[in-house]
Amino acid sequence: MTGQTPPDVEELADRLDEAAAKAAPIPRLAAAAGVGPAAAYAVQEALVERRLARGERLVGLKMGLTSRAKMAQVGVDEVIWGRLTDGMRVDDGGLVDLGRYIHPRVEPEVAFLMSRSPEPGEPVGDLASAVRAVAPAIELIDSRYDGFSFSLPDVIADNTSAAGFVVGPWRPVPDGLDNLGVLLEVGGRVVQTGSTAAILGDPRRALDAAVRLAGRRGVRLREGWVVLAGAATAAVPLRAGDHVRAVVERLGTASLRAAS
Ligand code: 0L1
Ligand code: MG
Repeated sequence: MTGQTPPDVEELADRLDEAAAKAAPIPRLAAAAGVGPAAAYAVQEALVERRLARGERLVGLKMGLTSRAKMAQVGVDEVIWGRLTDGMRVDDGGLVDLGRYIHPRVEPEVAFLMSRSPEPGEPVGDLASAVRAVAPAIELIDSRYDGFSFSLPDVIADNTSAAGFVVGPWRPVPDGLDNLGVLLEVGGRVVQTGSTAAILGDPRRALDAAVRLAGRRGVRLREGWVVLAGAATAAVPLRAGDHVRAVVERLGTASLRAAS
């Protein structure tokens, strides 16, 4: 037996929490600490616990790396999930203070609003009845690691880079969600184009993945929670003064502004 010391989950969570609080990046930590994906989710949980201890509330989950574009952008190849708190929510059209982030990026997404808590192992076909509404969304991601560079366990531990999210107007779920055009505009200029098909072929698959993967760690989606299904395009850097709009065909728009 090699007898490697088990990772100190609380200490790793402290390091990531401090990096986020100070908006100061840190070196990757998973390899040196012997953290694989399972331990990384334990670090993520401990990291988000620190937010909850400061008064934030869990309001949903986000799926990450659900598109080929995103997997290629960050060099990993597995769907991952993270936790959303009310402290990360930005009003639609709201102003974002860039001083809170290290190297923020934005990406267009689709959000689901849960009408009930799905049962563990509930068939995919039944999940539609657990969704009250759908909306266009923007996720603001901000890796706490130097150079926005990480391994899979690193990014899982870092709550999958979750930093902020905007949800546009909710509407009933349309019949087809699987091939809707998506634009990301910055300052009125289209900077990314894609389709909801890029989100695991259909954003509803991301919802299924959320139920299954979070369920493995004992986390059940709750009524009123938001699920961010994942990005339909690669993410782009968010810069001072940017006005960002995500446009999803048939769903509408969500927007934010970065303070100058
Ligand atoms: O939401 C995402 O797909 C991000 C997952 C983490 C990778 C990244 O920071 O780009
Ligand atoms: Mg995302």
